[in-house]
Amino acid sequence: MSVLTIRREGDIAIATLDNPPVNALSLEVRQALWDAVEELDADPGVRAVILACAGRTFIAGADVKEFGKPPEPPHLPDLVARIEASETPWIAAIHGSALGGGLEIAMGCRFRIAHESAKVGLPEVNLGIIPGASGTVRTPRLMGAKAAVELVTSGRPISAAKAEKAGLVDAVVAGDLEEEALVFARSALERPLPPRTSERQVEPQPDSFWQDAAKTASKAGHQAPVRAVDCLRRATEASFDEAMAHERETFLELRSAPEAAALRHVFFAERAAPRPAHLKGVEPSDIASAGVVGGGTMGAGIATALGLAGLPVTVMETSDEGAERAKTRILGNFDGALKRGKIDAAERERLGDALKVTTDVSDLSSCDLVVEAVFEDLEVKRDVFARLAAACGDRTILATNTSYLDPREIFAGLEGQGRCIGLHFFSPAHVMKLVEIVPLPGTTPETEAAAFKLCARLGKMPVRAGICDGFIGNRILKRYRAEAEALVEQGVPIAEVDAAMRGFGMKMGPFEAQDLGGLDIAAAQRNAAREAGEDVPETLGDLLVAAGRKGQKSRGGWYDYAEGDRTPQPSGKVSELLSSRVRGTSDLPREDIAARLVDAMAREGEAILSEGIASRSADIDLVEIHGYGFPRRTGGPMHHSGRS
Ligand code: 3H9
Repeated sequence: MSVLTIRREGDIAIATLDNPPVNALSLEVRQALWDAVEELDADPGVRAVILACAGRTFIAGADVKEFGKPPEPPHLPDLVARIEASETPWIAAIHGSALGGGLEIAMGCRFRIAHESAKVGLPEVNLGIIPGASGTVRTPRLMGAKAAVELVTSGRPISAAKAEKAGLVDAVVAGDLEEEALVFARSALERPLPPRTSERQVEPQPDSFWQDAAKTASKAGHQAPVRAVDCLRRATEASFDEAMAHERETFLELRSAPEAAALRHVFFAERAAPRPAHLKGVEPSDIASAGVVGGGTMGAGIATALGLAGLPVTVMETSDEGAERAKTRILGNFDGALKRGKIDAAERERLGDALKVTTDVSDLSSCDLVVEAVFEDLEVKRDVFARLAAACGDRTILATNTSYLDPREIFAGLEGQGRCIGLHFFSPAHVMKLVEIVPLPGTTPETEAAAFKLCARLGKMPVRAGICDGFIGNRILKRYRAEAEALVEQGVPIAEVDAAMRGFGMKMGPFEAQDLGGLDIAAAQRNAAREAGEDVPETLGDLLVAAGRKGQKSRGGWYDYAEGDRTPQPSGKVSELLSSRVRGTSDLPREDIAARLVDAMAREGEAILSEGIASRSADIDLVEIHGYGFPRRTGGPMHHSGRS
């Protein structure tokens, strides 16, 4: 079956593209569109062409799967130009999303109409590239330089209404898009045609505008947004053809750069992780209400995430005071969401009214899901689940948020293991995207599928993890910290290690991050393991904690902190405490320090993969990117070190 079908409604042709799942502009689609333009242009019986799409969306862009291969004609910029040059006006009828090359095709059309639920955007920078088929050249001509800079450099799609206001689309319609497009076409044909997009004038901007735009774009931490600003400037200062040539050259250069390959890797990894193959066709258990046990920072964060996703939430604490504190925390989180524009005042009020806190386990009895987020103590957790199992129906999914304990031990002996699962959120849980989903041997596919579905509802990135100490993320973190300590023992200054990782793209180095989170938690875990008879060598961190240095909260950890100041200062006291373990001095270059640390993470990742704890190396990359601030532009430790 052809990817493009054409039918007539009197003197108007409707060309419908059908290339599931998202009508991406594969070679076949480009060729079919090219042939259609030629055919319809030559047909005197056709006065206008409506370009529509079948399925869930208009064209979502170039086919990203083709990006690893040499480009083949007809090239997209030529196709957009051919549509624009057509004697017969084309009208793009947009539903779903018109993204990247899809929007570029629409901008080549003489008119664009969009369904009110549609979105349009140029997300290319998210893939490490810039729009390569006139996106940087035609957008300023339609919406002005300022709005074009925002659209192209942010990569964020905008609503149909906003696009209409900005001049990017000509009309927004409700109801049946094709019928509305026919009405629009007939009325458009009664008036003189507007100029083609490439014929429109664009107002130049002062130097300062472009300098500010480049400065803002550079904050993204990778080169595509900055290069996009350069192309947009060219589009407003040079001729259309010169600007097109510059855009094409920049696009091709970026497309073959390692950064784009890494971001493409992340793009496909993010689409594969939420849909594991072994759960295909499994009907997830329903989750329409949720409970959280424990209203500390983690439990409150989880409750916030559940509430923001529209689920009625009940939070259980051990005392009335604890329950009130939990409520205050969660309401504070909702206030934060209101301040950041994530919810409006009415929704904030509704969330506040809907939130329930309790000290009575029977209030959780009708929940479809209960997440436990109490202290990391096996007996405490086992007791919570024993009480939950007695109070809740046997269909309630019971989830533990443990980060280090073995879920098999937590749930051992409990009736109905099929509904038990690990859901490892990352703090703050209403902000961090990662959730490790940890099934037990007896977890049913329906429970596991429900966990994935829940993550989709919460806007989280789910990654399936097997059971081991620290699952995927914290196991790699442990290895990373151990390697950082090994560098210090070798004589690399603590501040150099941190600077190296910041230079690599992490927000903080390993030691600064520990000072922020506190050194005592990991030290307590190591002590507990020692008490349980495990052979855990004394770390440098243990020496600091033994000396009362727990991090920022004790005004000293790996660094010193002045009163009321979070700036890390190298510490003479730390040098003294660690002197017996540090051998000599090292001036290892920062790139080598970073390479060694990333390699250690990737080697641990390899072990995790070989043990089946992670299903795919790309999942490990997602864990690091979404849970630990690993720079996205590198593709994650596995991709970066050539292990994916
Ligand atoms: C571009 O256009 C460059 C041009 O400027 C210049 C060229 C010269 N290609 O996200 P979903 C697949 S760059 C190939 O789960 P949703 C995806 O992998 C492009 N495949 O669906 C998945 O496959 P599978 C700029 C693509 O409904 C399936 O479609 N465009 C592409 O949640 C469903 O995806 C973008 O960056 C693609 N372009 O969301 C748009 N897009 O089923 C990226 C998706 O085998 N796409 N797939 O796992 C999106 O943002 C979302 O897919 C969309 C639908 C919002 C459209």
